[in-house]
Amino acid sequence: MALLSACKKEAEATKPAETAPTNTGSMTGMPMAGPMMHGASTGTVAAIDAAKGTVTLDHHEIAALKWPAMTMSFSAKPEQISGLKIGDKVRFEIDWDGKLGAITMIQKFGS
Ligand SMILES: [Cu+2]
Repeated sequence: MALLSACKKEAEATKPAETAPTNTGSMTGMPMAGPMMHGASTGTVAAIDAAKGTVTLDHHEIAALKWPAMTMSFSAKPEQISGLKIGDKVRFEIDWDGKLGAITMIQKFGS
């Protein structure tokens, strides 16, 4: 009687070398405060702080930013606020980065 010893040959599962792409794109690693938005509206000068370089505007709705009317301060350059006084009616444009609004244009209107 011959005993057959089964010779087990287990095929070793060969793992395919998975080379996952590590390059996830060129836009990563660039911290950004947020998309810069631009808005325009009209309002009334409520306060001016030349030392801090801010102007506070009681402004109307800013549709581009989905803002209701409110009173808030914006950063402004000296030459932008030098000709203003409290109570002036102004039209203005701002850049908004999500935290801070900066006046890019401001001018009195009416008279
Ligand atoms: Cu506002």
